[in-house]
Amino acid sequence: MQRREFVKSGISALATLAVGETILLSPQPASAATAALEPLSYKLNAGGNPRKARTDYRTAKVVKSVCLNCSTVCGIEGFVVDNKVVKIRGNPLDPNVASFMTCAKGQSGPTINSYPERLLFPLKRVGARGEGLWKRITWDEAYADMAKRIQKCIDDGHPERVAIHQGRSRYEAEFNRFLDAIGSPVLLNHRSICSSNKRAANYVSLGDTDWESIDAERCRYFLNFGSNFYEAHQGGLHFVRRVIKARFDHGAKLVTFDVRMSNTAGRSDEWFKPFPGTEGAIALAMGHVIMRENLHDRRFMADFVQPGEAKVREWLAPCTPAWAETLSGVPAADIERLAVEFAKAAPTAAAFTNRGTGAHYNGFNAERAVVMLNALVGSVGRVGGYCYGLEEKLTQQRYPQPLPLPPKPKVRTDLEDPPEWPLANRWQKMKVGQVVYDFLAEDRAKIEVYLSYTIVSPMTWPEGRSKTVDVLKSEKLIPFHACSDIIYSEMAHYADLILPDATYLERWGMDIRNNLELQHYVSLRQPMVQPPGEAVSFPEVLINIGKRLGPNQAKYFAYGDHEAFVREQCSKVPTKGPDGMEFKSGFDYMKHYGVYVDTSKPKAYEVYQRVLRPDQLEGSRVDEATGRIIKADASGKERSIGLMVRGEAKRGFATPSRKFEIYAPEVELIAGKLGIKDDGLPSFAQVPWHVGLADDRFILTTFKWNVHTQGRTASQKYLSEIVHDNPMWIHPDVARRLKVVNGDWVELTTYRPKSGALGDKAFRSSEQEKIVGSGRVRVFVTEGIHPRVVAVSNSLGWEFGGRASEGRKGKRSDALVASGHRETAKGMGPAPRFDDLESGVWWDKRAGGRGNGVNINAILPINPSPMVGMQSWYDTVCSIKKVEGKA
Ligand SMILES: Nc1nc2c(c(=O)[nH]1)N[C@H]1C(S)=C(S)[C@@H](COP(=O)(O)OP(=O)(O)OC[C@H]3O[C@@H](n4cnc5c(=O)[nH]c(N)nc54)[C@H](O)[C@@H]3O)O[C@H]1N2
Ligand SMILES: Nc1nc2c(c(=O)[nH]1)N[C@H]1C(S)=C(S)[C@@H](COP(=O)(O)OP(=O)(O)OC[C@H]3O[C@@H](n4cnc5c(=O)[nH]c(N)nc54)[C@H](O)[C@@H]3O)O[C@H]1N2
Ligand code: SF4
Ligand SMILES: [Mo]
Repeated sequence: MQRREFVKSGISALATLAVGETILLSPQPASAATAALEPLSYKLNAGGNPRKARTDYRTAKVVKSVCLNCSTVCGIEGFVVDNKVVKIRGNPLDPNVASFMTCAKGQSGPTINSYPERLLFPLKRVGARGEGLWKRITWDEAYADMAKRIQKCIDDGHPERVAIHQGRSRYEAEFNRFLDAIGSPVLLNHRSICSSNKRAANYVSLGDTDWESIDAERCRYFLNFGSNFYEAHQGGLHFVRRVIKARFDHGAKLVTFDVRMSNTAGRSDEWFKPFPGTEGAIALAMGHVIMRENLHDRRFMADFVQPGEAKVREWLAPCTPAWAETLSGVPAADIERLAVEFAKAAPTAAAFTNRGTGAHYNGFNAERAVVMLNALVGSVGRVGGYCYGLEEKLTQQRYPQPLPLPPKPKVRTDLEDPPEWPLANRWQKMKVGQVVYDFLAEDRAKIEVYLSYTIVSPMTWPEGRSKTVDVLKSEKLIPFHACSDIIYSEMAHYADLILPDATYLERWGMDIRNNLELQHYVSLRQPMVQPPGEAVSFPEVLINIGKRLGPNQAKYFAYGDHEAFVREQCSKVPTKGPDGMEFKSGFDYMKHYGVYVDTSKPKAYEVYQRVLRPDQLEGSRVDEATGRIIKADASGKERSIGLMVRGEAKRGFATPSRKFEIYAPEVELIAGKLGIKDDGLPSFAQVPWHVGLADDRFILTTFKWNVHTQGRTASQKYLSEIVHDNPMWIHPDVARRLKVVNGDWVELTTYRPKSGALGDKAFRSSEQEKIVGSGRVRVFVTEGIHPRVVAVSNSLGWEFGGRASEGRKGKRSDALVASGHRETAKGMGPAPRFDDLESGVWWDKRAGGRGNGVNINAILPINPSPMVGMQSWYDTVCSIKKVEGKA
């Protein structure tokens, strides 16, 4: 007899699973599903039909918190009725939000709380890894198992074999503390598949790695290189509101470079579609025009820019608009004109980027070239100009963690600090996440305990369904994997232990983001409602594991629970509110307002001009040749702390020269050590394998939707209802050549980077063209794309995650309905009779719908950029063939 006959089947049965019972969870058998939780605000009317229940918002409890449906982390207010979040709106006290506004994703957040397919209990794998067979266990068993394995690594002298791999976590403080306590430095993240070229470029140029905080409301000219901030971008929602205001109030101009007509491109005054990865050349050519026309800011350059004006002029001389036109296809006359307009609008002008420019093999230098434009025209840090971050993070001085603090680990590993990409970890841990699975496969590092959190690498990583899944499946390479998730994701499927998490509306945390009002602020994430079933917030899980470790580790977790941790972090927040209200503690203040804004200091304009105080200067000396002010730090190491400018001791930039470094000696040095030719300037080289691209080859790019966030929103029904399909954008010329029309199917094949005459060293490049993979996609024919580019969005094509993300409608478990079973897991209330997913997933293929799209990451190659290691997402060469007949 098959053992499967003994097990429950399908995520639908999860809610009624008893401790010790077994369940099979994999996408195919889980055909029918049950609603374990009551969908938001639905009641049945007399006729048995669902209708919206009337909610009296005046009587709702209002809880201030922070959204995390994307990385913008907007301050929000949740309206809570009967332990349900019935409405989200913006928290006007949050200086970035400053209104009741949220985006559609923010509105949809509460649906995930009551998603019928939420994970509710700890589950332990009982079949082969990836088979989908699980047994419900207790938290005690789960904690004991994890603590035992981690303790063994510590006792064996290999604490670094414990790794946390996080996606969008916002829990660096908690996770670092946990790993410090056990002695492991291996906190892996997704920064290299996100934005590390930008951070590295800002670090090298300005000494700051955060996103720019453009003074948008006062800005008159926005020169946008590849950001889709009307839909995405870090803090896009805050930014777009201010850009719109600037456009309405004083006619600010918006120019966008994007290979695709994004919503931002479509709403710009001018849109240009360059050949992919040539933004650096365009920016350099604009620099050339600015210098040639003497439109640069002489004084700023003389005081604060390295190298000086003469060198920059000489270096930019060959970068003519005509040169940039041959590379990018953007007319020289336009480059010329835009450069002049931009410079004339300065200092109320800002040139900025996002992943359209950064996610390339040459993205690091392209990012630098764009940021440089602000330095040439002197708009850096100026009112209405290109302003940038405040260094203050969740520091111990300001947001103290409970004492004692564990010491920093002394070991390093190739996993968290790969020597091939030295700029990856220069200032902040950026890591090179997409090579982690490769390194494990190549035995470059060992892991015993892999804890994953808010990351779904089979969906969001390059080679997600090949290399990533191969390694995740291998018990030799990853002997133990515990995954914290809220749904049965593709990541959870390959774990040994599933830890049901509380959603961002059900847990604690502190958050800081760059503030477009240029003042320091911090916000509090607090539970609006209790998590369902036995879901536990992951930071809480780590504390509970920590308490079970030996005394040398457990002492760092003796302070209590995660709430106690956060309370301590708030202990230095003032107790008097902006409206005069008095609170017993900083924690109470934060719970009330949700946010604290430090208005005691002036807005952070021109921070580099700040004059150093006598106490800062004490014990310093000036290097006569460079004007740098040098002082020994606590450890005795000499550092530049400022710059002599026109006889005054100024703060300058946080770079080694204390100037804005167009020329960065550090880059030259690092490149030299790696055998890469680099003069330390943001010079342009085309993506090597794009040079002389054959006629039948295209560049495959990807993009984000306004209503989806990577791998975290497909399970939110109302968002997937809006966007659930992702046909491939192709230009009409291409459609004509391939003889396809809108909606036809094509076969798409991708290739690894080819090593060209330039002697490039791209990851796994080879002389022969090697296929990464191929798949069938539908085409969307549109003028809104560069003729040599095809584009498929990410976020879709889930095989897991429940009915909404899988695009599968279906009834609740028949057994449950038939037996009139009304009881579900503790704290979840009765099972509702109406289930929104039953018929609501109208895009189900089986019902004639379009289905849930494709996961393009399956055929995108792992491809880290030189020095920084950022994934070159938007450089993939592909070919397309028409599929004859019915696909
Ligand atoms: N709605 C929504 N908001 C989000 C997110 C989300 O998933 N959804 N994610 C958040 C995160 S983590 C991030 S990192 C940010 C990312 O925010 P963005 O960088 O603004 O968004 P992306 O879609 O990654 O890329 C931006 C644009 O690059 C274009 N592009 C592709 N190739 C090229 C090229 O070669 N040249 C040029 N010039 N453009 C090109 C794409 O068409 C796309 O419109 O958004 C954050 N906010
Ligand atoms: N092709 C392509 N791929 C991309 C991109 C692209 O532009 N194109 N963008 C890249 C970018 S910018 C980024 S930042 C990465 C992000 O990729 P990831 O680091 O993987 O991050 P997310 O997609 O946010 O993580 C989603 C996972 O977190 C789970 N999750 C959601 N909420 C919670 C929660 O409250 N608790 C827990 N424990 N889990 C939760 C979801 O169920 C899902 O399993 O994707 C990258 N992937
Ligand atoms: S922009 Fe992001 S953080 Fe802000 S409301 Fe929308 S989903 Fe939430
Ligand atoms: Mo990202």
